[in-house]
Amino acid sequence: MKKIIYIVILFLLSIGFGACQPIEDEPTDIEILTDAFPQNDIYYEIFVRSFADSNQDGIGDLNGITENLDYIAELGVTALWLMPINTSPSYHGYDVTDYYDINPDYGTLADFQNLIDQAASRNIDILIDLVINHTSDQHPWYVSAASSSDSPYRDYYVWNNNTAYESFGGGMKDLNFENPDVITEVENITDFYLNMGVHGFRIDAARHLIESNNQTLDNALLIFELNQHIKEVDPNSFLISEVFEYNYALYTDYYIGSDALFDFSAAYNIWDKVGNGNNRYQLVSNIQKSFGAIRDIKPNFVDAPFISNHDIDRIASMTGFSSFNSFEKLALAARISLTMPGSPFIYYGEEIGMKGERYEGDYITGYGIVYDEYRRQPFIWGEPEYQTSWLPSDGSNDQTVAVSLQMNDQNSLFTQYQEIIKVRRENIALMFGNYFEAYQDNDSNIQGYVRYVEHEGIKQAVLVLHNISPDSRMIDVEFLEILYGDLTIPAFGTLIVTIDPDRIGEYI
Ligand SMILES: [Ca+2]
Ligand SMILES: [Ca+2]
Repeated sequence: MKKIIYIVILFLLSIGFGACQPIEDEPTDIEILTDAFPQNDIYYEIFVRSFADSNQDGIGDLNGITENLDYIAELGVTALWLMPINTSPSYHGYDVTDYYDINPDYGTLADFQNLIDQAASRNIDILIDLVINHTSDQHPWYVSAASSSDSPYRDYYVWNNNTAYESFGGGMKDLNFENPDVITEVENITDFYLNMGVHGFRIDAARHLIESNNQTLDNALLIFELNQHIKEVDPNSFLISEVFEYNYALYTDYYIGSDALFDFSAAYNIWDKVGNGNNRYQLVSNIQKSFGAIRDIKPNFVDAPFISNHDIDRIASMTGFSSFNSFEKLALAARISLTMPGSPFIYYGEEIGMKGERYEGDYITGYGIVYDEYRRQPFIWGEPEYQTSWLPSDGSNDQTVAVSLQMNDQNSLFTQYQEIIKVRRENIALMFGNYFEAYQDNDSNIQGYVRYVEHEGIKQAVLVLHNISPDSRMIDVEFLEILYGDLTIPAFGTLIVTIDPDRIGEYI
């Protein structure tokens, strides 16, 4: 009897496997392209202290992120950039005292490993800040170096007489990248985190690593060397450099060694054209011009568009986005950056329209002197469970609707983000590659572009048209299928259609 049951089970299993096999064997176009373009993701930048508190001490932590991966998956992003997580005396963490340990406010290395593993099980990658231009003056290297000119760490820093150089001041001591031992230390740090399963690194303050007469090229080549090492450990890893400069001509050379650079030029153009309404007809041509300069240096570049980050006043607080049509303009700015090539970055809270501005050393009761803190405020959950409370409210987000309410509102900014992210992920022309050509009929009202990708015979082309004017516009264009929006584009709306990939020349 047992044997018969066993045979029947085997038979059923074989039918089951037989039926499943063709599906398992044939990956979808999206899966094939995901493998071919491992550096194309949609990132969510998290300031850990402000995101989600798992143990009710008011401070966001790594377990808080792990326990909210459902939220992150619901938004639809495919990767996280965690701002500094190492031990540090500051609230922001951009001055490290131990590159091999986690800030105790945020958890432990085991918590971090758990976050990496839990995120990986949902196909969410983790990128971390690599803060190597400087260490804290409390880092043991610096404590030793400052104690004696005979210290083995003396040459880890840049000395002028008896003073260690600081690019940024505040006791953040610049490391000496002329010293090969420092480069080895950095490589050991990257190895440590790649072995934990981290996908890549953001190089903080990339333009300051080496201060020299030939600074741009020296830094670009240093990053090239570092990236070569990282790629030997993990060929699919991702290295993005922060060169905080709005003029693309001043940062394109950093593509020599970096996989990606934050697109400060496009961010500026989006704020200026969509927010302020200046020279609207130049939006796409300006972006295309910058891509042309980058292509000369790196044809397979990965752009990193964004509309806000932790060093800038939040977009919802900018004049152009906080008066007329503010909701529509915020949603349009997001749709532009989320339909551009590369790996777009969303700054936590941006998806619910959070506000926040810099103070110049003002005193806040219950906290103290503040500068950038309110650009990095507690995320607004709308429920007490994970709410962080390390920073008292300054009132700037009194009108901001909590995420718990926005998630259940079809007309919320959160839903707008969710929808455009879904369209990007489901369409290979939007998600992969870096093709970007201006639509031929662009004017002061309609600004559009063609996105296209081709890989091993799989191809798709889409036309993205943004209405950056305050009036609705009717579009008359040949297309295959509407992916997003309507042929009558409302004020500050978007239309995305698929077009014949063999006829894109007729649109550009
Ligand atoms: Ca906590
Ligand atoms: Ca430096």
